[in-house]
Amino acid sequence: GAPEAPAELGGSPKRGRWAPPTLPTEPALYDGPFPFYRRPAEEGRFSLDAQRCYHPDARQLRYFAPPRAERPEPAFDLRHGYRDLYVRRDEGRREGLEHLLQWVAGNRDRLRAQGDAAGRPVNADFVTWRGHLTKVLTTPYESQEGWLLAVSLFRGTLYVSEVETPAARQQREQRSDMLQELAYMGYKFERYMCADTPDGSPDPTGVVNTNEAFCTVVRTRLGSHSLLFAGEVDCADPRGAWPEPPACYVELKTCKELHSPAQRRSFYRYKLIKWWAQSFLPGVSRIVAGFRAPDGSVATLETFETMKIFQLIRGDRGCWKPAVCMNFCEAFLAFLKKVVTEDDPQLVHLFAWEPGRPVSYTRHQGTEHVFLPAWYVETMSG
Ligand code: 0WD
Ligand code: CA
Repeated sequence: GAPEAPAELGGSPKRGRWAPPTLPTEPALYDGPFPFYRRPAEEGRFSLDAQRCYHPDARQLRYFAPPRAERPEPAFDLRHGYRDLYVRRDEGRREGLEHLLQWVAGNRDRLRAQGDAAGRPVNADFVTWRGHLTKVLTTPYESQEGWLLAVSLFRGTLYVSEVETPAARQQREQRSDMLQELAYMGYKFERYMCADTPDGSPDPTGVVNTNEAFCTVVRTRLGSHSLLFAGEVDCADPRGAWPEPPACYVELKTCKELHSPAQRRSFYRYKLIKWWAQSFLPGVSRIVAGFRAPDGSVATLETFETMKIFQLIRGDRGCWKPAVCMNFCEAFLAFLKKVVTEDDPQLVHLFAWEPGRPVSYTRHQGTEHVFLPAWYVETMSG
């Protein structure tokens, strides 16, 4: 069992003036046994094509096709094509939960609680993107970037959708050419490592189009909270040790080459926590990293088994702990259930967090923060 959410939620009532409760984020408060986390089960899949159009199938799924040796020969050139073979998704278009809700609406007959026609239309406590949960998991250890999460309760299910912070927006709009090329290199790495068919070989000469995505929808449980979330995955390895989804999926990452034990330790502390949280949540079993040289070439690959990452950090005192991440997430979800109790898709509670502070929230009725689309509310009310 997990430790109780701290009984002393901050913001206690003072002299009759009620202050909304807050949730503390210090790691020490969540240091306890690992909570119950059910093995994630794949509930469905969907794809977004080169035009960012939704399809309820796996047409964009690609297949893991690594080079035979740990050192690709010749080295991958991740810069190739940045100027002329790059079609970028319009990141100014905020999509919110749109594609995930399309999948939910398309599968509503299956998602209703079994034998419960009068019950909630989606048999889950929470519906969200995996990426939002990753941010929650890493919160106790994050010191750079805050977040904003909008939450609505609709027919018994809490929907969680990220709102871009002003700082994140500014960063996105002023991203240097160097950072944009770095982002491209991450996608280019996928082209060198994946094939379009299970027995094919990679063709890294083509266009990189970041509209394309393959997403898995998984169901799981954290403590007393049932979760349904979708995450974008890079490829599947049907020949690996775990051939069934979601364990067959492989997450691909790039990272600056590590030259010293100190650099490796810092990579474990600050980067591996994000990689672990992202892949652990949906049950992705492997992360394959390509280490970049200064000239943008990748000559070294390294595989991290998601379930073994905790062994790499265990010996480092003061490093992050998986149990703290999961216990904090459990407490955060309990906090959402406690605060958001009015079932109304037009009512939005905005949960805000900045490093060094507790999680707080504000309440918004029928304002610009409403994120459940009218078509979805109508479809799921019928
Ligand atoms: O509009 C938005 N603000 C967001 C859109 C925020 C977060 C996600 N998304 C979209 C993504 O485009 C994608 O369709 O949701 C889907 C992915 O959701 P997720 O799996 O929950 O997100 P996350 O775990 O943060 O990212 C998984 C991958 C990334 O891989 P890396 O290796 O970089 O972690 O999804 C891609 C990216 O390849 N991705 C994005 N691609 C373009 N624009 C974005 C984005 N904003 N976020 C993630
Ligand atoms: Ca990736």
